[in-house]
Parts: sequence; structure tokens; C-alpha cells
Amino acid sequence: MFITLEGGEGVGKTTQQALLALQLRQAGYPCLCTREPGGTALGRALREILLHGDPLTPLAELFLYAADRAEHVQKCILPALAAGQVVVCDRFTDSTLAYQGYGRGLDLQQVRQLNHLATGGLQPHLTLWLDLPPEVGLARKASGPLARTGLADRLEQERLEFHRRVHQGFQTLAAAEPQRIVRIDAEGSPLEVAARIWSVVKPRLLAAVPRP
Ligand code: T5A
Repeated sequence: MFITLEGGEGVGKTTQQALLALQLRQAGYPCLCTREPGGTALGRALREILLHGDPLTPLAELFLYAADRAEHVQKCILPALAAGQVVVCDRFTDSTLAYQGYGRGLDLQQVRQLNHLATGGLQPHLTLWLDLPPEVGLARKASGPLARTGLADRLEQERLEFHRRVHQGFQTLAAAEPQRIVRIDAEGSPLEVAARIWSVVKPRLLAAVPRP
């Protein structure tokens, strides 16, 4: 089963990925945690350019996310799925639609085509959209440990208006694909959010994957 975690900045995806992996392993499901950008050696180099390099044109940015994904799908995600692991990925194609499409204003149809090319048509079985007002997510990040290093990345530094468009994008994507994309209220403590996530994942997992 291929599960993705999506949402704006600081909504708690990384925190929830670790908690979900714990639940999965306790339930006897081997799982792989990975992320985009940065799930492969190439991806880690691209992540540095994308998040901390000089400003890029929107189209160049789009192609770099696609290159990261093409490598990631072939070298990491597909082999793990073939080996019977549950793959939990922090961001995937919906991030590209939300950030580069709705946020940057690139043509949505072209973004979809490039997503399709990069993934070879692979789609998540379940996408958990962690929904939080952009102001709250940005404030969480601003008070987190990384903020004190002064290493806020390029996308975090975008204006609030950009993050509102991204949020609106996720909302539209979720409304269009309610079976695949499930909205998770990301307010509350990490354990409260984790319980909401598990209540969505568990029945789908039992239906999709035989109990180990
Ligand atoms: N991007 C990515 C694109 O533009 N296009 C694409 O196609 C793709 C794949 C990735 C950037 O790349 C962009 C989007 C992003 O801008 P990233 O570092 O992965 O960069 O950025 P984020 O995904 O935003 O990751 P973060 O780690 O910064 O945020 P998370 O993972 O959502 O949140 P997390 O768990 O790190 O938590 C943030 C802070 O909040 C606290 C944590 O302790 C931490 O300090 N926290 C909570 N506080 C209160 N209550 C809770 N429930 C909390 N949960 C966590």
C-alpha cells in the first residue's frame, strides 16, 4: 500500500509520518518512510538546490521536482512496494499541483502531465491531507528547532498569499478526489492527530493488505 502525507508548511507531516510508521510496525506491517524532495542520492542534491539554492524560474523548479520524483519512484518506491512494504511518503504529486500549480500559477494540465511522466502513472492508494490554516503551520515552524538556526527555506519565505493559494489548491484537490484524498484535521496534539490518521489508515489497510 502506498500512502502519502500532504499539506502546507509545518502542518506536522514529518511528525505524523514517524507516528504512523510506529503504528504500522506495531500492527505487523513492514514499512518504508521516505520523502520528496530527497528520497534518493540525486534527490538529496536536488533538495539542496530547490530549498536552499539561488532563486529558480517556476518551470525549472517544476522540472527539478519531477526529476527527483522519477528517480525516487524507480529506485525507492516501486522496489519497496514490490517487496510488500507499506510505503509512507512525505509529499508526492499533490504537492507539485498545490505548490507549482496553484501556488506558482503554472498550467495545471501540464503539471499533471509531468507528474504522470515522472511517476509512470503510479498513484497513492491513500493520501492524508493534513489541514491547518497556513498561518498556524508557519507559526509552528517559526517556533520549532530549525527556526532558531535561521535556515528557513525558500518556499517557507514566500508571502502568506502564496501559502493561502497552496492551501486552496489542496482543498480543491481533496474535493475532486474524495476517495483517495482524506482530509485530516491537523489541529490538536501530535497524538490526537495520529489517532485520527490511524482511524483512517487501519480499515483501508485491512481491506487492501492481508493481515500479516
Ligand atoms: N515542494 C515539495 C514543492 O514545492 N513541490 C513538490 O513537488 C514537493 C514534493 C519541502 C518543500 O518543498 C516544496 C514544499 C515544501 O516547501 P520540507 O522541508 O519537506 O520542504 O517542508 P515541509 O514539508 O513543510 O516539512 P516540515 O518538516 O517543515 O513540516 P512538517 O513535516 O509538515 O511538520 P513537522 O512535523 O516537521 O512539524 C513542524 C513543527 O511543528 C511541531 C513540530 O515539533 C515542529 O516543530 N508540531 C506540532 N506542534 C503542535 N501541535 C502538533 N500537532 C504538532 N505537530 C508537529
